[in-house]
Amino acid sequence: MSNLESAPGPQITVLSGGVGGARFLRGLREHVRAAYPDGSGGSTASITAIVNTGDDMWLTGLRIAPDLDSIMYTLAGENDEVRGWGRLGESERVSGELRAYGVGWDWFTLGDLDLGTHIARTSYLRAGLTLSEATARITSRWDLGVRLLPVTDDEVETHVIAQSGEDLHFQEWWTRHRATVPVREFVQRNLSESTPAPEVLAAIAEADVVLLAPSNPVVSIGTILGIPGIRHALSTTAAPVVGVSPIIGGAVVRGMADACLSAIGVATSADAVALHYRSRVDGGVLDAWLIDELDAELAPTVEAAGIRASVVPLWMTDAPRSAQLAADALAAAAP
Ligand code: FO1
Repeated sequence: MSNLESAPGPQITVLSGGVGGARFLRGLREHVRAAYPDGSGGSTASITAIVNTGDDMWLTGLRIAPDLDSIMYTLAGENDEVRGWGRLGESERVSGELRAYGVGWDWFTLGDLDLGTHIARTSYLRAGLTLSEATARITSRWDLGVRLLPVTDDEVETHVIAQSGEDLHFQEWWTRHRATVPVREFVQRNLSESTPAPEVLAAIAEADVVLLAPSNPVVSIGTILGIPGIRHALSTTAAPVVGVSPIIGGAVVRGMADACLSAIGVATSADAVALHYRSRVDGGVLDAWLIDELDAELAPTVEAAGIRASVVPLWMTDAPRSAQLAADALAAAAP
């Protein structure tokens, strides 16, 4: 067997939110390590995640970045797989003290290990580093096998304007009210003044394939697409753009994306989300869209919108299933 150098693997760029995106990225990393091995356990492919920062916030004087942290902890194997967010083996001694002092939100738990991340990030930011630079330093602690880029270094926090007119930070609406407060609109603060973080536009332009992870289409992928310059980069990149439906059988896989979708008048269905993203030939972002076998009858609607439909199992029930989903997404890129 000649030691033929395996052809260098593809440059893959993934637009991602938190929990669903983290699992997808873990599967993608496993797939490329198997499909494009570098001979020492890594891969000749490269994966760059462009991560939503709209969920981010200042709390107890610390900068919290939930989606960056969910992805980092998951790829590091340090995530609480059951709760879906935060650290494995977490404790809450400090948050008990914060509560006693009336500091922070008593409905938003900052675990002791998690606080280590927020303190590290905040200390880098206070030293004058950008969020991208702070993220590079924090993630270098682990060999994640994926480069994490915040979509922007500007603060673009998602707020929920309730039907009542009340203005809530997304995290309060999501964790305190469990998305039950009726929404008039979602607003990302400073969105129109924000710019993509360094390397983000290049990661889209130079990719061999761009993937949209099965993340919340409104507050995660939607926020990323709302950063000025991102949509243009997606419409002009030579890379095919393939999305994975976060909806299976008319229901969200996890989280409360259905509450977000209904707030913007989009049905909670695999085809409605694809049509919401629109085809690239139609000024949107998608070339292809993965839907579950449960939704196979929706494929013609997706195809009629100029988006190639790929019907594959979408449930990421375990690591092999997640790796297979990633393989299916890459396969859908090739027309
Ligand atoms: N989600 C909850 O439902 N309750 C919490 O107390 C909570 C705390 C928390 C702390 C740090 C962090 O990074 C995430 C946290 N989350 C919590 C999850 C968070 O709301 C989600 O990860 C996303 O922001 C929602 O997309």
